[in-house]
Amino acid sequence: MKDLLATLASVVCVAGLSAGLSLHAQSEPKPTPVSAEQRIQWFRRDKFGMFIHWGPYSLLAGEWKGHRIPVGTEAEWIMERYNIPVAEYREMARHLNPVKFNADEWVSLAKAAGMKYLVITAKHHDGFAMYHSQVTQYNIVDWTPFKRDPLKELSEACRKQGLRFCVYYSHREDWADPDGYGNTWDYDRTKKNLDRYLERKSKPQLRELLTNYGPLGLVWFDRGIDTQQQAEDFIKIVRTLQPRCLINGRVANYAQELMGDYQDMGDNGMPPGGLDEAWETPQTLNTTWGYSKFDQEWKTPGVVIHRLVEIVGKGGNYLLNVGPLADGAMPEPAVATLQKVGAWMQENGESIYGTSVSPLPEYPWGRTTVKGSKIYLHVFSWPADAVLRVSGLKNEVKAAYPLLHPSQKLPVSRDNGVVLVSVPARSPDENDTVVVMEIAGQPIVDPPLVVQDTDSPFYLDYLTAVTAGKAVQRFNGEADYYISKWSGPDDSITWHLLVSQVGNYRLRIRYAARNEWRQAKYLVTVGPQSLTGVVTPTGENFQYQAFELGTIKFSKAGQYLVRIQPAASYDHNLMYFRSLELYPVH
Ligand code: JFZ
Repeated sequence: MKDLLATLASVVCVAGLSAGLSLHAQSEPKPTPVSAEQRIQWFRRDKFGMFIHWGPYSLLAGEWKGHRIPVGTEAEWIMERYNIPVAEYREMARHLNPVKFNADEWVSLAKAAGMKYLVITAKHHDGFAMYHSQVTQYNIVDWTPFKRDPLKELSEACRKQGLRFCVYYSHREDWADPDGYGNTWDYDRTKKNLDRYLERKSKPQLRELLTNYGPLGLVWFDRGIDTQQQAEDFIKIVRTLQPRCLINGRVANYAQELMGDYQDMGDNGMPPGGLDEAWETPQTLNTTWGYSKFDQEWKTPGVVIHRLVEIVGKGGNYLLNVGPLADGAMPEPAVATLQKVGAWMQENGESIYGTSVSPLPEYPWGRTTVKGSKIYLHVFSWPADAVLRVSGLKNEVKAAYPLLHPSQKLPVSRDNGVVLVSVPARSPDENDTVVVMEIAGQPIVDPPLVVQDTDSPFYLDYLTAVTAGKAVQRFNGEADYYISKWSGPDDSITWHLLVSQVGNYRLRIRYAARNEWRQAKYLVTVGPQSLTGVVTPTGENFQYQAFELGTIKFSKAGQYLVRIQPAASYDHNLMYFRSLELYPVH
């Protein structure tokens, strides 16, 4: 009887609850749907963010019972590296008490450096929550004498100072949870059930972060997850609770096509060429993410500025890391470097924020960034003859001047197609002096010309390709570059070849293709000749295979156009294209 009443009571209250919820949901304004383009706009404009790795590992500072983490490796991996028993690590974590922590100071440092967003580790692989989690006591408020929520304070400081507050969450790896991925020194891997950990800890904590800390700019997941369904579940939680919140590519398995809003390079990664789609590279200021008292391999302000310009010129975002000390202080060398970078950004930020991928090549003197009809020449090494040579640009140059002194017009001329900008004898800023070139219209640039070494094949890939239509250069978490999103004849890849060795050439294409793309046809044209290929499935995730396509003849030396395009309109991607090789036949 008692149980019946109890169940009746619970049914009534659940009914009440859901009615309440649906009433509340009805009263709750439905989050306005937001397009992917709108969602990523700030990210593509703002370019520069601060990454913060902070947790109990900061207390160990790279040392455990006399064992020192070698410089060059990640100090935040110390528990895994020395298989520290979880009981001992948990005991150590009780001593975390960052009395010097001041959220406003941290955010001011990021802001002064020119950073527009901040990503803090809410929970790293060690499983400790650096915020007040209701899901487990293993968090900084309930587990330590600190009794404050640093994420709450940072989210408020970011809102006050106009930075986007973002969180890092290790959604698969958790060395404190028996079912979490990674700890096989305390827990028997064969008894692990990842889904049990995802339901018990990972997903509930993600919901907390998306509910209790105001609007998040992005959630930075890490090290992928096992199945597509699991990745979709995490994406759904974010899209439901905060439709405007971005999701990085590491939410899903690295070896599959992008599932988040943008792709992340491997750590400290740099693509060989520009990419049209949004991407980001997480980079260290020394050689570790978490604080190590042994690692003094600090990058100079010059190196940081050069990397920022190179990344932005290639269409990416720079997420630069600091690893605070356990007491909440920021490492002095990091503060000094960020302040100097900030001084440069204060004056030259126009040549970074809101720019897009530069179609111009790298130059001996430096790099370029582009914003509409303005090309910013970032001079890293000053030309001895005080002339900047800009090759490949077809547009008329209307004016050139130092960014900091727009009234000082610089003489501009052209010598068989190369733009010559005369500059003062000495460089005003050894790190990076920015010269602005105003041109007529949007940049029109000579396509890359692929030349061949004697008797060697032409290797044609994303780097020298000119894409058209929906075809786009991409990379997956394992930094292999491919071309995708092409499904009809208007989507194509083109190369400009300079043939010096006439004769017959065998064509070999390398791609990966899913089963449902089989039998799709594509055209390969080489000058006046063309071949037709038929797509053969190569397996599930990016298993690239090479296929012989046939032979063509270059009857005379000179420039030739090579193009690949779908032979018809398909309701699916044609293939993940890796490369086309043309081998001279002897
Ligand atoms: C991961 C973490 O393991 C590390 O502790 C830190 O948080 C870093 C930002 O991310 O490390 C990785 C993740 C991915 C690659 C390399 C290191 N990768 O794709 O090459």
